[in-house]
Amino acid sequence: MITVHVLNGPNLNLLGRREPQVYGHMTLAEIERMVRERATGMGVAVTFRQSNHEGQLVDWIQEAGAQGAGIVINAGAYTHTSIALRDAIAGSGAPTVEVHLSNVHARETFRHRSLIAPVSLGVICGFGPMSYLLGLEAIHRALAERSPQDTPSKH
Ligand code: CA2
Repeated sequence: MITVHVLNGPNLNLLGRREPQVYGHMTLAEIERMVRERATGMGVAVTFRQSNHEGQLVDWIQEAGAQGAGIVINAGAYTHTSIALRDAIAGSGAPTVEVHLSNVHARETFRHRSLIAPVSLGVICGFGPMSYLLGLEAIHRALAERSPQDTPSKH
């Protein structure tokens, strides 16, 4: 079965409670529910986690790689600063899609650079919670292409 680890970085536990004008009204628990519902429909197993700690995220990226899982990651502010996360993604070999709620390119210039984008399959940003669903769809297709035996046959 295709497995996807959805990893969330610093401060995303505050979603829905502060800065709704930037990040919307949905809490991370609500986003998790929405992702799980969609994943169930796709026949994808999901591990959904959040941490404020860089090293914890590194451990989870390595775990996903060791399990042969894909990753959808909203690394929060670590996106723009973390060589450790970039090295973990590259070293884990886990196919990874970077997602963001906000359109980081329409915000401050320090958010325009991502250290993890070059080691990710692609980046989805600016669609609010839907960015996670688009990320799930993208990683599902990428993983299904790699191991077609995991995809239900059309005939
Ligand atoms: O748009 C995104 O998803 C971000 O990854 C969110 C990060 C930000 O540093 C990135 O540049 C873009 C910030 C997450 C913090 O979330 C909060 C939610 C509510 C209140 C305060 C912060």
